[in-house]
Amino acid sequence: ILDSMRGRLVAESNHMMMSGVREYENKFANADRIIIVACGTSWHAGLVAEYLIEDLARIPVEVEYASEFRYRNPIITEKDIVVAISQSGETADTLAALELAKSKGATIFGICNVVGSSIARATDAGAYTHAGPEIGVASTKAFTAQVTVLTLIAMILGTKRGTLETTKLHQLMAELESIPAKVEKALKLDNQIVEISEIFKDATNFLYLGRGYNFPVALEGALKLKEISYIHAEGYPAAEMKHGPIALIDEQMPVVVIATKDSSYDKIVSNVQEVKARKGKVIAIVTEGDTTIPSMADYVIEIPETSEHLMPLLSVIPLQLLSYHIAVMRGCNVDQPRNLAKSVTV
Ligand code: F1P
Repeated sequence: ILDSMRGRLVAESNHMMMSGVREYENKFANADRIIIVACGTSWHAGLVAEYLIEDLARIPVEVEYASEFRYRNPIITEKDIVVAISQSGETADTLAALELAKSKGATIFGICNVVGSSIARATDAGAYTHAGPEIGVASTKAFTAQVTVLTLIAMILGTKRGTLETTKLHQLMAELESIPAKVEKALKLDNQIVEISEIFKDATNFLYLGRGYNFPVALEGALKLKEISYIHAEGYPAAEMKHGPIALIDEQMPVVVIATKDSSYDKIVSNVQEVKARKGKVIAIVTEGDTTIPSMADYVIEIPETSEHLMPLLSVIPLQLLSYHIAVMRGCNVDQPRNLAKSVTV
């Protein structure tokens, strides 16, 4: 994670992307819509991009599971840009989805980690994340790197389309530069997360809730726990809780709520109250200095403040650490989880 967030990566991805996006920026900026295809963690990075691009550049975005999209008969035109995201660059579903879109005339942009991979070669243009090899099967730093590149793309598109004011652009750029130091700070939460992991290592279910930019992070937190510790976990948009998952909440249910200070903060306060009213155990990820959520939650993890646009880069870290420590405590092999392959090529 650190590698992927240090200046080296931001500089490199910035440089790589400039060549890829700059060449295609008019096409990108005039696209009727952007369709993102990916699987697993990369799909979650795509969901963050949906919020970013719609918010900063006002281009409609659809985020599709490549594994389903490839078997549909989707409506794609030559004015569509399809962005394929893949750490390995070898995921067969993502490759098939982009080939389908290509056959219908769309422009294909790739975001891959592995240079010269099959997906990278099948695209018209792209950006390498250069996050270094993922040692384990489950993606972690690839997510951080993908979201960083997608943030830069959203900023370029917003500038090009005139939807992102210069002042806001400069604020975001300054904030992005402060992210590596904030990531280092978030990683220092390790000891505290070990203690929380000890308490919940034998849980059989977990619920993860988030709103806005933290909704994809809730999905990613749940996926990491499933992948490496084999605990059943569900991620939901917090507002969706009342449409079903609320029935699951009792004193046995750990609920991880990503409740950082952003535009939906008041709503997430209500969601925490709803969980506590049903005696769920709340593990809250909050912004440093917050007092409201900590007064209600059972366990509190404080992360540094940042713009809500960049929050996934920080809020995912305690969730990755939580999954890691729980998996180790349960005796699971975190690098080589059962049934998972690094590149899903079938
Ligand atoms: C997609 C993915 C990973 C997941 C696991 C299986 O891979 O679903 O997100 O952690 O490794 O594959 P990729 O297309 O990003 O390489």
